[in-house]
Amino acid sequence: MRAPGSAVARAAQLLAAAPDVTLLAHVDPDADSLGSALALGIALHRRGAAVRVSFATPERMPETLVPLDVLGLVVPPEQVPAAPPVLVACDAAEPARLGTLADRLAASGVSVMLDHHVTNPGFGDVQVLDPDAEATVVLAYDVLRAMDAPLDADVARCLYAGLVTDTSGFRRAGAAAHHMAAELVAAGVDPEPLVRGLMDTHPYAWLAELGAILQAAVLEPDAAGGLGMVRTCVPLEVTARFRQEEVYSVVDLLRTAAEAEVAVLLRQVGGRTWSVSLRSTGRVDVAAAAALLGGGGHRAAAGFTRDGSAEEVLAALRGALPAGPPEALAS
Ligand SMILES: [Mn+2]
Repeated sequence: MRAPGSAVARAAQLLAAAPDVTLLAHVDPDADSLGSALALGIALHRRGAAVRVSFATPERMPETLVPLDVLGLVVPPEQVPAAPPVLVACDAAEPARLGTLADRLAASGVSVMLDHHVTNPGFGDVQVLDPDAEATVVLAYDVLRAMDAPLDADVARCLYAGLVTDTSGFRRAGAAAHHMAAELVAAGVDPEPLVRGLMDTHPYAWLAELGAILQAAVLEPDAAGGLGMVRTCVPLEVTARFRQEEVYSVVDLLRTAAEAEVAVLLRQVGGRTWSVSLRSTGRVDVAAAAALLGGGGHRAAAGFTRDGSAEEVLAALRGALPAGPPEALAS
């Protein structure tokens, strides 16, 4: 089911009339989150609104996403007003995903939430929430169309960036999302250089490090109810040396292991803190496992953060994954 048209219409009406709009991406922003915020931000700025886009952490914008911010709308969190008149949260599955900027939700005059995470409990004054949307940019696109905002190449690139990354290169995109992509290309997106920069470009030094990380991968055939799990760790010194674009890409290689339904990447983000990315082919609901461990996400892609040794975190994860074969899970 698509987000109720009334929510899209209310969001469009509110944003079209707003003289000052603050748009927030989630912490560790990805192309869907920042792409949604920037697409709306660019369109609103061109209509004459005062616009800023921000996220709580990290300090700098992911390098691959910098080219999307053609108007320089991204500001550090300190420059986000304490009580923004209109606040838009993009792709945040819960208020906590806004990090230290989550307090702006309650302080804002009115808040709009755009999201597609199935674990989203619903928050904000206007809730454009649709778990069936392939990406939050699909919802941003709906809002822009409801506003009658012109789809220029800059806006289209932001939307395309979120769509191509959240659907793993359109593999999980339905007919409507493919039609949307066609409109974005017609509006001026050149997919090859955009996607190469977003998904396929790493520093040379990464190749050797990646080799070592993959060599350390372990297959656990009995895990996930016998469907198998493959996992590896990225230690803190590697997380610190490379961009998140490199580190996050590891899980997409892990999940190519045919013998494993579930792929697990443990990124060490502090002495005893691990940020864990989970992927499945869809037979195992990794969002359910992540939710048991304080995280969330989608059926086939989810994550959580947990303290402990890598072995302790893995033990907790094994316990959260289904113990039986998928037939038994249906009940
Ligand atoms: Mn998303």
